[in-house]
Amino acid sequence: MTEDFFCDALPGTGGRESLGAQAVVLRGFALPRAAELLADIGRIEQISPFRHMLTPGGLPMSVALTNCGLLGWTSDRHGYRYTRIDPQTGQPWPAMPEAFLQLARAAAQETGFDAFEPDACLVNRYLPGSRLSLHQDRDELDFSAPIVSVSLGVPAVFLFGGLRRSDKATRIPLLHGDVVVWGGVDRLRYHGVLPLKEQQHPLLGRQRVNFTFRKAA
Ligand code: MD6
Ligand code: FE
Repeated sequence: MTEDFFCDALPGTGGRESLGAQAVVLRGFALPRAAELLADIGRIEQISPFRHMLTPGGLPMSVALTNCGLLGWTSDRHGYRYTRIDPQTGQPWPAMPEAFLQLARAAAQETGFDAFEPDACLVNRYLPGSRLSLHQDRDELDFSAPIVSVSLGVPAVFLFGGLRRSDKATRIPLLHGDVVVWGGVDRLRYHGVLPLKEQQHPLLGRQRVNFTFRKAA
């Protein structure tokens, strides 16, 4: 079932770029299943719509987000945390689609993280101007599991820094179908996304969608 994810018959797929000892970009890794993933996102947002969560400082995030899986990441005036219930609907987050799980496992395996079992998938939607400031992903209990990040839609510039906020960040363009996996010694590196430019993608229009799989509990 996972063979499709290793398909490198399409132009622009199959490349691998190292961002660190245990951080890598798999170019086009999600392309063979992009249409399926987008259909799944359509179902997810009908259950738990994209929304602009408040930061602990009280400002709405410019990125709209939702989740799927047993646990969902939320932010509000009280801080960041993972919950089983979507605070907006009062219902559990939508289940993680099988195609999501297969992609996450295959990408992790491909980069040396065996037996990755994500229990949370955070889905971010960017429109022109949306950005994500430099941050560390540290709300998960288990830092031994990697994070797998999938980009769809218009390209964005990903900032990848070091273990301190002040460390210089490199800029990596992430295109439709690219997957980033990082873990181990790179798990707590600062990262962010520059403001999205006005562009058009044939499947997603002006949007970029990014989803990140985590082992939160
Ligand atoms: C994004 N990604 O690419 C935001 N975090 O839209 C993240 O914040 C992220 O891509 C951890 C690992 C990979 C990521
Ligand atoms: Fe992050």
